[in-house]
Amino acid sequence: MQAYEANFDGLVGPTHNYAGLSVGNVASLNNAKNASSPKQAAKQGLQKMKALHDLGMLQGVLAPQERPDLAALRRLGFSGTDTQVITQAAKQAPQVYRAVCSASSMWTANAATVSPSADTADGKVHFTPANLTNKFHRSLEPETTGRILRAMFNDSRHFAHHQHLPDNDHFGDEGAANHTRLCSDYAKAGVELFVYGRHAFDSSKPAPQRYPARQTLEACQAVARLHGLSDTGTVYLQQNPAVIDQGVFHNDVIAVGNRNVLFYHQQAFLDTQQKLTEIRQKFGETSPLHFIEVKDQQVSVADAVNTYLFNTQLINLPSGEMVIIAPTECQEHAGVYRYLTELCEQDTPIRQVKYFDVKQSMRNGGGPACLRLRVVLTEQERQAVNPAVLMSDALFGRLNTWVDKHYRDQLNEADLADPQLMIESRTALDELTQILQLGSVYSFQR
Ligand code: SUG
Repeated sequence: MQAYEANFDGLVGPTHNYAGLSVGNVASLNNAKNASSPKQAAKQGLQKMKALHDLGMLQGVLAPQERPDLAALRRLGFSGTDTQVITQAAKQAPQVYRAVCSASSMWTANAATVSPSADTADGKVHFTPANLTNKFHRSLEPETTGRILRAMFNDSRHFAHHQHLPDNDHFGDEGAANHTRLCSDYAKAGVELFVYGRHAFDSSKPAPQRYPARQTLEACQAVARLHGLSDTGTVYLQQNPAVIDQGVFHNDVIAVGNRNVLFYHQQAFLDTQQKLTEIRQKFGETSPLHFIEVKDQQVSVADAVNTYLFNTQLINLPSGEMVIIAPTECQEHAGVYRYLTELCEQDTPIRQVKYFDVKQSMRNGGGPACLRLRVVLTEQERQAVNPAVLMSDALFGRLNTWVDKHYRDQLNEADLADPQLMIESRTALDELTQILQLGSVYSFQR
């Protein structure tokens, strides 16, 4: 049986802006209040999706969320007409208002954790939306994420959907950004790596001091239980608290895995040697396993955070060749560019690097890997996916026209309080749910 790894990229929403909402995420704070371009951001994302589709990859689109989130504002006590709610909130609670305008659902690596059917007890693909409790603006996402995922993977013979974990920091869960999977072949059972930043119920254990650890061990264990994963198919690793304090707010800023390759920075984890031994034992000997460790002298943690060297996608082309999808920031940094060029000449499965301009997203701390949710699918499962969300030449053309019609070229902080932006956004999303055949997934449609 054949299986593919599909990437479902977040389509950037019409309110994409820089509000400095993410403490611990260096780019988000550095670019706070700069002007953004929602149109350019959406088009950069679409270009990456189309390029992967053209390379022969299975590529899908994950719809953005409704912003400003009027339902959240009403829940927080703002009332009256929609325009009154917006105007009052923007005036009386500007920080809250900026948070409910964030287009952060574009980073679909944080949408959910997904386990392929080869790993799960019931042989289904399992999805658990991430609760994203650590940041208020992101905690608004999981309900709608769950609805969108159900509309995309809508066949209970193949797909199992769970509710997000309890909305509490003890179970802080950031989804696939802290999860990766190694396997000899996508169709075979693999080893799922869950990476956490702290222990929720044991304060004697190491934890970062300066910036928050967004994911707990207990959340990882709960997701693994829900998905019916075996002990022999899971490994839990603690992120090195020192790198969280240097701006590594998700593990995918410092490590990425695919098939038989784990690409990571020397400082990424605690107890690295012991954990690598456990991974090697659980992986077995069916194919060679490559640990590509980047040393401090090769690339510092600071350079990794600035260029997003590890927030790259490692993909296997249909030819079997492994390629790195990197942001242009890696190309523009002499040391990182040299590292990547030399890497392709070494004895690892990685043969090529392709660079993509996703700068609009990068300025909020979202690289190529943040923008995608990976879903491994067998041929039968692929056929059960809602076909309207799969990238094609026609869908690419249609979505570009849709962006041109509805998106602004530029957005400043003051523009967020314009009630017209809400109307534009709803009009755009209403049309999008028809293009992607999602049904009524947004509050304003229900
Ligand atoms: O959660 N940035 C996102 C970036 C998420 C990146 N995802 C992964 N690494 N997988 C975050 O910090 C910034 C929004 C703002 O400041 O306007 C933001 O939410």
